[in-house]
Amino acid sequence: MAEVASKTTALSSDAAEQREFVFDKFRRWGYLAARLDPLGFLQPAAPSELDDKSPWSSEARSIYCGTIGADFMHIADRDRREWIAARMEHLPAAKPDQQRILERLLRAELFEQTLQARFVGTKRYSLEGLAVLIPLLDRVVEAGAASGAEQMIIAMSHRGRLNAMVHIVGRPPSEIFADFEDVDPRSVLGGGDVKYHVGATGEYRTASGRSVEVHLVSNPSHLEAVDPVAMGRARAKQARIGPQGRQRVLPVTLHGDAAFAGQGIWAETLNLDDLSAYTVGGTIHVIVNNLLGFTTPPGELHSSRFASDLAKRQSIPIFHVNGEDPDAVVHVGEIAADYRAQFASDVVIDLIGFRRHGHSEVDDPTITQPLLYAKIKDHPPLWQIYARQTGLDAASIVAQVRKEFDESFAVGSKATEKPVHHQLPAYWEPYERGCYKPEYEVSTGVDSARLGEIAAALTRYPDGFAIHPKVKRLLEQRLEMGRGSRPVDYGMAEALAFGTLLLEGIPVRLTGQDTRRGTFNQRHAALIDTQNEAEYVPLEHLAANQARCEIFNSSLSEAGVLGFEYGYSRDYPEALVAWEAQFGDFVNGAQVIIDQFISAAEDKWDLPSGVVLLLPHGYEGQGPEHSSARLERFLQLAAEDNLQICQPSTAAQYFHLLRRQALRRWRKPLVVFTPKSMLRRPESASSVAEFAEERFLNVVPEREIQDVRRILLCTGKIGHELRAERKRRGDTETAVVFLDQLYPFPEAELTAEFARHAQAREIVWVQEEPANMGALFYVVPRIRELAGDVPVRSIKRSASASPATGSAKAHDLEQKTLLTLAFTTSEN
Ligand SMILES: Cc1ncc(C[n+]2csc(CCOP(=O)(O)OP(=O)(O)O)c2C)c(N)n1
Repeated sequence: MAEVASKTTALSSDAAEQREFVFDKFRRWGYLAARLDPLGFLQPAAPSELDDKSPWSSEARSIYCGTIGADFMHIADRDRREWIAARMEHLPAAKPDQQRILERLLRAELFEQTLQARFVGTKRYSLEGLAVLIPLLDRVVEAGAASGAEQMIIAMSHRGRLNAMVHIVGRPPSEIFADFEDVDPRSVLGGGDVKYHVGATGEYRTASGRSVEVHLVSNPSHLEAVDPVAMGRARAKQARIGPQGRQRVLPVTLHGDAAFAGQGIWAETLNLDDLSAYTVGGTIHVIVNNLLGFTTPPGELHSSRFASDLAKRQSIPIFHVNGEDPDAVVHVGEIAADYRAQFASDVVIDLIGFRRHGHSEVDDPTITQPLLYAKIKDHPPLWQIYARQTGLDAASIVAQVRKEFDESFAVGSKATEKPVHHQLPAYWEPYERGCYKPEYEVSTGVDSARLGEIAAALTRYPDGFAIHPKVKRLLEQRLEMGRGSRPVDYGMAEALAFGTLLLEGIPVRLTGQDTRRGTFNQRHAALIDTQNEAEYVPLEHLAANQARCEIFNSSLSEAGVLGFEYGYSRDYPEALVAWEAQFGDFVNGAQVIIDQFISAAEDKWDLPSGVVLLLPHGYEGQGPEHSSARLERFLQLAAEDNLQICQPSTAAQYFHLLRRQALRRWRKPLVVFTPKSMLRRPESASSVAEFAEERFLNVVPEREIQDVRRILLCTGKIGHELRAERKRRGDTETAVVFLDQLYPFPEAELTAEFARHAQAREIVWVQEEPANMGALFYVVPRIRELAGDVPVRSIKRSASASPATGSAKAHDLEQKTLLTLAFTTSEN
């Protein structure tokens, strides 16, 4: 900090040292003694370190214990600490534009009051008590734009959302009033969303005349779930731009204090901030801190002094600021935006105020916080306090703004159609959403000569690269696979799918835990030099004009990382964007992203995505937690062609499926149940000729057996086991048919396959999963519809509370019984 002091005044070295000593204590502990709560319930602490009577202390105290509490001395990098100290210790060069601040405060409050007056008893999650958020964001956009931001991504929950839609996103207030009228219910029967969740896009004009495109991300009720989605969207938007992307796209997330402290998905997301696979060059986080969560006070919400303390694990600054000092709030907004621009770092602003009404406007807060709300009742709106403090005339603006809102209300109340607040970016134009149509099909085959060339590139590495002997052997085998002298396995099929797509100009992004090597040692996307651990990724070196390939290990997160990739897919429809679970079981850690976004976003918000989930699945005796990716849950979510749920039975099928996802113009999330033990089994390997075939088969027909008496229908690994059992028994009348696509249900293909075996006397659905899991509940009624008079029954494990046994031997016994039963006809 010596530099700061020497810049401030020319002091003798003793005096400078003494000043530094005192200032250092205040830089470190001052925020604890700052006056941060406008209503005075959060009392300043008085750390004994600050009992300093030296002449420097009053100067330091006024800076660090006023209405801004700068919490930054945990930052490891000295340059950053010095930068913050310098900004705190020097007044801004220009006075804040108080007229602009007043007008924004006033607009924010009057908007809420208009809603209150016009729609009594309707929830709106008012911003009153923290209306200063609007001038704060105004300053953040202004400073961000001055550093090059052209787009802003905002994630926020319910509190003040309608206000931000009008005052930051720039939607006309008449649209929000029309939302309250809830016109045209027939247009959203069974779909749509409530008004304080929908997203919005617009344009913000800064004071200096710059234009910033603003995207408010659609948000479910599940607090903080939107955060990783917004980060993924920001990263995709930045990637589209290239090296300038981080300056040009500014991410901002707004949080409630209770949610910031309590929600795990937020902790997962914050951890992504400085990882190269996920960074967005810094995000500005604002805690819209009303010191309450619904009815719960801070002491029952977090074990830390501040709701923001989670952020202290990272080397990022936290600025607590008293929401009733608008000049200080705006100053902090500017510091935050500049800090992000300077250091590509996250920044947290803990904006402390209060909540004027109940949690929503239909709650009575005097029941749970009588003293607080007695005080709030007598507390004037901030614009009145600020007008008095600054001597500015508010009366004329009040009249003008009221008139504007009244006029907008008149327009909004006459609306006959439901307003749409967002517009999809132009890069979505070539793509289709809605229900599947056969015309979307394309050929996904690649001829063997081309595959051979790609295989050669995939197995090359630089001269002098010290390759691990096991990997060397693998690459030699892969080269043989590409040449057609060895069947192609799943690992190679995937590499070929990625390689062909990259050469066709389609970017590929795949992340997950240990994904670069592959949990089952199957991928080896990055080769590691045994001498120096240098990495070489063959998929990045296919050709000079290939598309970008990103295959990354993720942090140990499911919800955060899947949310991120879903968000990425939302702004990169041209790319194949995939997330891989380590074992499929872990996907339930991301359930909120699946339920609230992947499955429902198109129905709720008309927002498409082509994200891919790779979920290792299959019963191999590895216990209750390494067997099932919960196929049944995805099937239960399936409706209105919202998902594709597939389990490719061979390497070539996997290849065609991945390519189909990227090459069809239909964008729809794809859930792939991927193999574990089958990764290297010869039964699931494919010849190169199968890669040249036209396309992915939703139903893999029986090709070996002609005179079929029984059809065993199944999906995944069990089908290969059934075929092996058939061979062992010398059975010549049982067909084994694979359902490689479960949803949308391939009715036409299955009907055709049943018709080919018209003499079959029974159809049996066989699954490894217990009776209450797997595809049984979904498939059997559908097969019955198609089977005509042919009886349909099922073979499965007994219903069970946990997916699988913990004993490998018990598993073997169960599996054997399953196979035996499958070959026991109902006639025996
Ligand atoms: C994951 C989740 N759990 C519970 C809720 C129900 N809920 C809605 S708002 C709220 C309190 C939020 O408090 P805070 O984060 O401080 O935001 P505020 O409403 O005070 O702005 C709760 C518990 C929810 N929406 N999401």
